[in-house]
Amino acid sequence: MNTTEKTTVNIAIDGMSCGTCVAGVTRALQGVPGVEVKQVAIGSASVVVAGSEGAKAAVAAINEAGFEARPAPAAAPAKSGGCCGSGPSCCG
Ligand SMILES: [Cu+2]
Repeated sequence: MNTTEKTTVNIAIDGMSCGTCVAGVTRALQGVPGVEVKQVAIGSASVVVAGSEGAKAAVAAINEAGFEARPAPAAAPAKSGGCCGSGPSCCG
């Protein structure tokens, strides 16, 4: 296993609803060694981490900042298997 491999992880974040929250999450992630912030947008973040340990550290840092974070599945193509996870016919 190569634990230094860089992986992009999407993290779903509850409670991040404004620009101030985004800034707070960005700052929290920037303080984590081995984690490179790619994008933080309202509701989610994309970060480049070193292996699964990095993903755990990123989630922990966001939780410590007062949000609820969890690793989200890598961006699923919207056109296959339904667009919102509620079933194949939820939105056409
Ligand atoms: Cu906010």
